[in-house]
Amino acid sequence: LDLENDLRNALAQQELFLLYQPIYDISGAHNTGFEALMRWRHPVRGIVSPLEFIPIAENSGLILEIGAWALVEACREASHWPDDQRISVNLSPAQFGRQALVEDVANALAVTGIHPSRLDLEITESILLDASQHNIDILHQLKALGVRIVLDDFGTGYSSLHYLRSFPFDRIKIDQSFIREMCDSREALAIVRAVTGMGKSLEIEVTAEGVERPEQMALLQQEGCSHLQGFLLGRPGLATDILSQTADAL
Ligand code: G
Ligand code: G
Ligand code: MN
Ligand code: NA
Repeated sequence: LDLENDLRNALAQQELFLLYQPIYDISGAHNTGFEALMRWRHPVRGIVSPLEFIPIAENSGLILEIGAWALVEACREASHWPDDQRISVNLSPAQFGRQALVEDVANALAVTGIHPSRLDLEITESILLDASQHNIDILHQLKALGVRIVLDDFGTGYSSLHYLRSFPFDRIKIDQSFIREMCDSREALAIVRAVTGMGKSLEIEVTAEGVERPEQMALLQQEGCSHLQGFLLGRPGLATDILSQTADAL
């Protein structure tokens, strides 16, 4: 409960911030965008992980305010990047509770001026549980804004394949657990292969997450994945560092 009270003040105190992890094309040579990853600089505890504070934000309803802030903050940062760089923002299922999500996204695009096609919204299958028609309606409204909808942590749920039929996702991200094991486990490799093959036939881009070793990258290139993300290619970093990197690249 203490942490919840602290979180209530965190936005006003500017204790929340976003790190940005690069996403690369399959060659590993071209940076195509970044995923925004939230952190909390707590005055006493130091840096708190979203694994700890997002659930608190969800249970207290603070996620609506925090989520809206993250959308604007991430799009504002991306407005300083070259036009071909995408920005990916994670959404919590709790943000689908109200209609406000569509307005929050439209507002973030309007106030920052970034083109909608540069924004990826990452959701997990949990928002599609119970075949929630309300959430699917909202996804369609978001897509109508011109943003891309990404299915995150793919493969970890009970019926990932089923969910692919409930909404036309633009991109899927294969969960890190499969990438971690794909060089040693035939089963993990078979799943990565099936997902990339399915991505090709459905024309859905497939991003591999948690790429840490060159052998994994080589195998993903062989399997025909579309994008790579992970510590091998780049760790989550401060916005200021990205700005200097993209400036160097220009
Ligand atoms: O960055 P890290 O690996 O510590 O993130 C841990 C978890 O927190 C991941 O599941 C990630 O999706 C989630 N997460 C990170 N940033 C955000 C955010 O801005 N909003 C939501 N809802 N989840 C986030
Ligand atoms: O659930 P989601 O995919 O949004 O979570 C992303 C999280 O994964 C981030 O917190 C990020 O810090 C973490 N992450 C990104 N790349 C790697 C990696 O190569 N290895 C590990 N262990 N974690 C990673
Ligand atoms: Mn994500
Ligand atoms: Na993920």
